[in-house]
Amino acid sequence: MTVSLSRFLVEQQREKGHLTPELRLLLEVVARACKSISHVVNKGALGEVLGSAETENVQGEVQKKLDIIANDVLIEANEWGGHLAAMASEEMESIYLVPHRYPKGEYLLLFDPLDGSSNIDVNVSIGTIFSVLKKPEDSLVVSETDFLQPGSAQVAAGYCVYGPQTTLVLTLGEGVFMFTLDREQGSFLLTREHVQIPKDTKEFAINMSNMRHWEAPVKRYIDECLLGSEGPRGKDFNMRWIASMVADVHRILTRGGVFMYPWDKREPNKPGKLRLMYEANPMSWLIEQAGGASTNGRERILDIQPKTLHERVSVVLGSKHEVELLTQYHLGS
Ligand code: P6P
Repeated sequence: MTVSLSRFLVEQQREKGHLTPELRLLLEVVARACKSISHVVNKGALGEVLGSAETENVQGEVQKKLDIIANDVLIEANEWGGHLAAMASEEMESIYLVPHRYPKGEYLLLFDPLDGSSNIDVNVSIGTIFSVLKKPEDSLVVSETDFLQPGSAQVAAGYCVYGPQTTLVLTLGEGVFMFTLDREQGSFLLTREHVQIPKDTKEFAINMSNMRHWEAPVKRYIDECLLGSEGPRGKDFNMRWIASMVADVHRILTRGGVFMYPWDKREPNKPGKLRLMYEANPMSWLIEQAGGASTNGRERILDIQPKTLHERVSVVLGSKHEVELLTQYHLGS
């Protein structure tokens, strides 16, 4: 018999004890919001939801209509439940306080409502990434500072990938679980549990067009992969780059691999392209919970103390032995 997400969360709450009723409600609500987003995404051109919204987000990136729709779905789904104190999103410059008309809870929810926007109009997998923190005990009025906790403080994290299947991937700190959406029932059903990533791989993911901008350790690592069995690695490698972090990470959780979005000299003042709080931290926790590793090239991403809500970070994550090798190259240099 297949286990639904709801049953999984009830059993986690009953057996593990660390899942409070409020956190269980939060995760149920986020999953329901992801179902709604999946429904809208799947409409594509039929739903008149493709294309640009003619606005920019805090990152200065042009927003797609679906970016804003997904953001609104997550805000409206979560603001009334009494489980949250505030939310933060890639699509909103400042934090979103739960309106006074609703009860407040002890959790902070962060999300990238629709990651991979450049793929929306070309029908390539995209996804929602979310991270849950606890509001600091001594915080009376929630502020951005309350969100600035290292990734190791997360109490739940996950993503929902909208691809050939709609799959929710979740960790509560005791393994990684995958739930596939059964559209006939309208339920997420448990399809993989205690996911583990192979420690070695023959597959790397990086945007090769940026090669001339990389630091030497990254160039050395990729050059060695490209030399394959004739080079120091003694094996041939394959390459994938979907340009949708959710899809690339899902592939790595499913069959292994290493994903890199390193610092490069195109924008030397930025530590990387990806955002720490609602992309790198949730993905890094999932990867570590599945036996992989995740660094910024020099230190564990989950140990980084955030300074600002939308700060960026260089990311190297996936099969443990590959991440360790690339990190050694950085530290050696
Ligand atoms: P590039 C999507 O916009 C994103 O934030 C990640 O999902 C993805 O890995 C990366 O940017 C792709 O960046 O420079 O290859 O388009």
